[in-house]
Amino acid sequence: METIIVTGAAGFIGSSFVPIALGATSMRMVVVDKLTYAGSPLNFDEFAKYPRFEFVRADIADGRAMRELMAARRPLWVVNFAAESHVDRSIDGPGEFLRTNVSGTFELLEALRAATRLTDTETSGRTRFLQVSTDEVYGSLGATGAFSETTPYAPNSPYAASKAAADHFVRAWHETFGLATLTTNCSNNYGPRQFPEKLIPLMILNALEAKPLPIYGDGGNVRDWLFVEDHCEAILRVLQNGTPGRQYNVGGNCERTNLQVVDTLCAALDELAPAAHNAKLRARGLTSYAGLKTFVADRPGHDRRYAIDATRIRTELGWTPRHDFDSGLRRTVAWYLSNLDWCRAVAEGGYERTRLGLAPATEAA
Ligand code: NAD
Ligand code: TDX
Repeated sequence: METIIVTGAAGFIGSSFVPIALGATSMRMVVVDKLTYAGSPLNFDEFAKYPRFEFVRADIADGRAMRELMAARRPLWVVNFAAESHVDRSIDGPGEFLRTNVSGTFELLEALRAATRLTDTETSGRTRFLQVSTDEVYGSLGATGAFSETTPYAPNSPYAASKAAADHFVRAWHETFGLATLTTNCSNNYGPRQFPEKLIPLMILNALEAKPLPIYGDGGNVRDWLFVEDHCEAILRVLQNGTPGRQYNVGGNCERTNLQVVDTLCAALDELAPAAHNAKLRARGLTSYAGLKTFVADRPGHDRRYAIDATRIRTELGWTPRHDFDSGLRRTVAWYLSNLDWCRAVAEGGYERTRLGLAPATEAA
C-alpha cells in the first residue's frame, strides 16, 4: 500500500483534505502535525481509528524527525499544509513564521530528497511533493486584473514573505535536485473548522455574543473566497495530474469586499439564529447582527485586493469550484452554530478573540 504524508492536517484546510484523499485513493495516510494553537485532534477525530490513518505528532522544522519519518514511511506523496497561517500573528511575532514556514518546508524537502533515493526504485520515480501556498505571495492588486502564475512575487506581510520564501525553496529543489514538486497558490478559504481568529468565524462568534464585529480600515479590501472542499479537490487534482515543477493558482472567482462578506454573514445569522432569540443582542437594543459592525484601525501593510486567474488549473486539469459563496457561507454558519463546543475547545489554549497584529509604530530615525 502506498503512503501519503499530510502535514498540518490537524488544522483547517488539511482536516478537510483528509476525508477527500482517503475517499479518492486507497493509500495509507500519515498525518504529521505539531498541534500548535491552530491544530486540534478533534479535527480528525473520526478518522483516528481508521486502519489506513495514522497520526504522528511532530514539528516539520525538526530535521532529524522528518528524515526518520520519510525514511521509515517512504511516501509516494507529501502534501505540506503545515504552517503558521495568520497574517495578524505574523505582525506580532514573525519569528515563528520563519521557523515553521521556511525552515519547516526546507526540512521536509531535504528529508524527502534523502528518502527518495531509497524509494524511487519502489515508486518508479512517481514521488511527489506538493506545497500548499497562497495568493498572498503575489502582493496587492489595484482595482483591476488578477494574479496569474507568471505574476512576480511581491509579498507584503511577514506571513506572505515566509510563504514566498518557502515557494522559492520548493522551486529550487525541483530545478536543482529534480524533486517532483508542485505548488498551489490559493485564495482565501472558508468553511467548517477554521480557527476563530480568521475573519468569517471571528465574526460569527462575536455576533452570537453580541460583541462588536471589527472591520479593519474602510472594509473595502477585497478577497477572492473559495469553499475549503473546493480547494482540497484542486490539491488532489494537482497531485494526481499536475506537471512537476509547475505552479497552479486556485481561486473561487468570487471577489467580495470585507464589508460585503460581513453583511452576507449577518443576513445568514439573522435567518439561522434570529435576533429575536438572542437576549444579548436585544439587551443592546439591536434587531439585526449588522448593527454590531464596527470600523477599527487598519491592519499594517493591509493588501487591498486579491483576485485569482485560475485558467491554468481549469484548462489543464479540468478543475472548477463546485460551491457558490452564498450556499457555502450558509453551510459554514450552520456548522459553527452546531459546533459551539468545538469553538470553546479550540480556544482553550487562551485565545479570546482580542485584536491581534497592531504593530507599534516604528520610531522616527
Ligand atoms: P491552520 O493554521 O488552520 O493550520 C495549520 C496547521 O499546521 C495546524 O494544525 C498546526 O498545528 C500545524 N503546524 C503549525 N506549525 C507546525 C509545525 N512546525 N510542524 C507541524 N505542524 C505545524 O492553517 P490553514 O488555514 O489550514 O492553512 C493550511 C495551509 O494552507 C497553510 O500552508 C496556509 O499557508 C495555506 N493557505 C491557507 C489559506 C486560507 O485561507 N486559510 C489560503 C491559501 C493557502
Ligand atoms: O477581525 C478582522 N477584521 C477584518 O476586517 C479580521 C480577522 C480580518 N479582517 C480583514 C483582513 C482581511 O482583509 O478580513 C480579511 C480577511 O482576513 P483574514 O481572515 O485574517 O485572512 P487573510 O489575511 O486574507 O489571509 C487568509 O487568506 C490567505 C489566510 O489567513 C491565509 O492563511 C491565506 O494564505
